[in-house]
Amino acid sequence: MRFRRRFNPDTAAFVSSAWDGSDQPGHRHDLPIHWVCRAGLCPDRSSRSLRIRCEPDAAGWPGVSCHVMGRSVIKHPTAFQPLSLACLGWSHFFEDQRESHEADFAPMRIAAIHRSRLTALSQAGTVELTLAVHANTSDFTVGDWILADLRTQTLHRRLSRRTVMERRTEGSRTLQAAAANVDTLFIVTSCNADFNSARLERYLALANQGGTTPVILLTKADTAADLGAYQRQASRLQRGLDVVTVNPRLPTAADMLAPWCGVGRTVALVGSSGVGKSTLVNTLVGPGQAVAQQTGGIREHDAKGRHTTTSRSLHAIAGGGWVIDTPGMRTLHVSGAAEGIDTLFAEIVELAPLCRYRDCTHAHEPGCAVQAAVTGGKIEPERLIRWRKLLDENRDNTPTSVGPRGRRTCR
Ligand SMILES: Nc1nc2c(ncn2[C@@H]2O[C@H](COP(=O)(O)OP(=O)(O)OP(=O)(O)O)[C@@H](O)[C@H]2O)c(=O)[nH]1
Ligand SMILES: [Mg+2]
Ligand SMILES: [Zn+2]
Repeated sequence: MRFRRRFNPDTAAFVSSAWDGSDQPGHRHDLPIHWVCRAGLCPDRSSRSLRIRCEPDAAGWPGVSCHVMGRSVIKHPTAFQPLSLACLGWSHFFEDQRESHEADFAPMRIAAIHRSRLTALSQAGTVELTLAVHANTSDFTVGDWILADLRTQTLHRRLSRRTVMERRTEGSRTLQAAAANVDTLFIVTSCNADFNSARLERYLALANQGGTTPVILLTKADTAADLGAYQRQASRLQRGLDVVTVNPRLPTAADMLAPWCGVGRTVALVGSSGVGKSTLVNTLVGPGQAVAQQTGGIREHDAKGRHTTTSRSLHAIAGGGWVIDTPGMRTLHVSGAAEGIDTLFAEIVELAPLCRYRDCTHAHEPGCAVQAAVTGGKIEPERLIRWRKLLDENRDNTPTSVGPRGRRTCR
């Protein structure tokens, strides 16, 4: 009897199974569960053994179904492929960080964070890493690349992030990383009372600052009286911004978002509670997943969600690539995001050099190009107010350090 491991890209799961090489339809093996579903996808993990049945699927590949006590609990789809690091999102950026003495450590990507444990995806399947007593899980976020010892299942170190979506939470002095190494940040908002330009601009500033490409996803268009108004408002938030209207409950949503997804790419979903992030994750992952993300309704009178999702997690997209689900954010303060704010308000920032005075505050000075643009209807007065507010908040929240000649500088 040989042990064979196969990777299922749809569920990001490895299935280890005893195999006698026959792969004949109807062939059965009784195995300890430990060897069968390493990813823990089978809901009944307490069961002592599973029965594996080889069943060719429509394409003629032998498949694996996990049966507990004769009941089929999951049918692992059979498009098995070895999981390459590139498929997981690995690139030169991370490879270049590996020192020569670290060759024995395996690169892994964090899929979920628990109290003192990390769930990571590696070429060898899903790995549970227990953190050292002094280690702090807040040093990690979903999407992070780490190096770990596969044999002892212990962490070696986290690699520097290529991109990161970081925010300051209420009352906290430190930044919290919501997702790392994300290519595209889908900022999700519903076409109802949730839509708020000022909050969307905060997400955009943080996405720009963290190096991810933001895209606005408008959900619940089916409940909106004037969808066009939401679309126009959203696309005015930042120059060149893509705005996509999707219904997260329909499979067509996956096709609409395909331009940003694909093998090796990572997208993350952020936005208020109840806008349909987890519903969209379930659609992107497709029916192959064993445990769907839980979703919840919203309060009718103010469209507020119930904070159904409580932790971040990484999921394999059926068509390739990865999606990070995040809990709905209650507060979103900007900090250390000066460049991100400049990108967001480029049309205002670009006018500043045309003002008569170099230190123009664009409030009341004569010869102010920004005020002229407001008067001429090119810039909305509310947008100028929001820009100022965001700049002030960023300045207040950003730690200052004393630079050369005692000058205080902002990060
Ligand atoms: N009418 C309508 N309902 C939708 C749409 N998208 C999602 N929903 C519903 O909105 C509710 C909330 O969806 P979730 O996916 O749980 O929202 P979430 O953003 O994950 O919320 P949290 O986990 O609380 O942050 C669910 O009942 C969905 O079925 C849509 O386009 N139209
Ligand atoms: Mg959710
Ligand atoms: Zn000015």
